[in-house]
Amino acid sequence: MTSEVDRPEILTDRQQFEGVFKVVRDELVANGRVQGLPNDAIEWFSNNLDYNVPGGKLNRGLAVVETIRILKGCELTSDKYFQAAVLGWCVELLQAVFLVSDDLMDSSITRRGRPCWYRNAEVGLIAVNDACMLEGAIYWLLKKHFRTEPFYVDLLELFQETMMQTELGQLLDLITAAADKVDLCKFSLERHRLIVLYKTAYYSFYLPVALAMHLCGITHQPSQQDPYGVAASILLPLGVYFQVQDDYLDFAGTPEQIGKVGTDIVDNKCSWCINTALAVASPEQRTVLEAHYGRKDAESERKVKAVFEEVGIREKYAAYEEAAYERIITLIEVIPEGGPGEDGDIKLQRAVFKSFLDKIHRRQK
Ligand code: DMA
Ligand code: MG
Ligand code: MG
Ligand code: MG
Repeated sequence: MTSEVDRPEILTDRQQFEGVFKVVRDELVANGRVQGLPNDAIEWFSNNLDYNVPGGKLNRGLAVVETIRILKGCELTSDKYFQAAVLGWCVELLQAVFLVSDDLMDSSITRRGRPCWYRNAEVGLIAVNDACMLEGAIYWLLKKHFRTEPFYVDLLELFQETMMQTELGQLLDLITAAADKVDLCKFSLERHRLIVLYKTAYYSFYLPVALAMHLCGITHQPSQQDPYGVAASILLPLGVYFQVQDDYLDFAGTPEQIGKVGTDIVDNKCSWCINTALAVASPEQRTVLEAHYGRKDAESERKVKAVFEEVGIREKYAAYEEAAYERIITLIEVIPEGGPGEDGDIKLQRAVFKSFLDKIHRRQK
């Protein structure tokens, strides 16, 4: 029997993409050796990469490759594929930076079906530095693989700006959820929209597509509508929808399904569920929410969940999902259809956004 290594044509997109992780991981670890790091430090960094970077759904990383395929309208040469996949892994590295620190700040228990990185006995607060090292790895890879490209500075700026936007979102998320003082009056769906726009939409949706656009040489011509602005006009609402799903699954998903234990209720988070419940709660239900939301005990969490069920969160979520889907379809239909450029230029196409929307619509994990 022939092994998969001998027959690369049967690899799935995911397996092919994972193959590139091994390459970039080895490059990063080899650089540690060149820098003269002792073995224990090299081993730590290597474990940090292996534990935190692969192993997720890989939606964001694969989206870079997928978007480039759609934009180009053909299979990629092996050099282009490699570049696309390196950028995809840079997005997954960024995701790892945020998840390692997010789990620490949210006091989460599990991630991707295993203990969160910081909860490993020997890690603890070293996780803070590990998150910073994952960020350093992004810029090291960008320099190694894109230093001579005309769009190198665009890539650097995009990562830096996205980092800042996400950090702002995390700040908003955390200061709206003070652990010691529960005050539901601080919450609103408008505040929620701002939090999720910044903490999720930019890095999860706009970033992968904007990277793909840079790799395809798409630029803003002064005489035309800015294609990056057009992309953002669809991808940011899509990202908000995605985070509403994350908030809902934190309440309704099982750990087996979502790979993590929901902590939003005990963490006093300004999530879609609490805001939606507050909007329709009776005075009695509001009193229960005020007494039990954000309290670190299982009984309080159970009482909050019972109110969520009473106000019909599940039906409200189903209605939200269908409305969001219709609204985003309409947004996609009003943007100019690029199609394969007559002049050989690559143009933005509606299929890019449709593909994203179909991947997340009604997701269960
Ligand atoms: C998601 O916040 C945003 C970032 C930047 C990780 P979250 O705490 O809701 O994420 P999760 O539910 O995965 O912990
Ligand atoms: Mg979290
Ligand atoms: Mg969080
Ligand atoms: Mg969440």
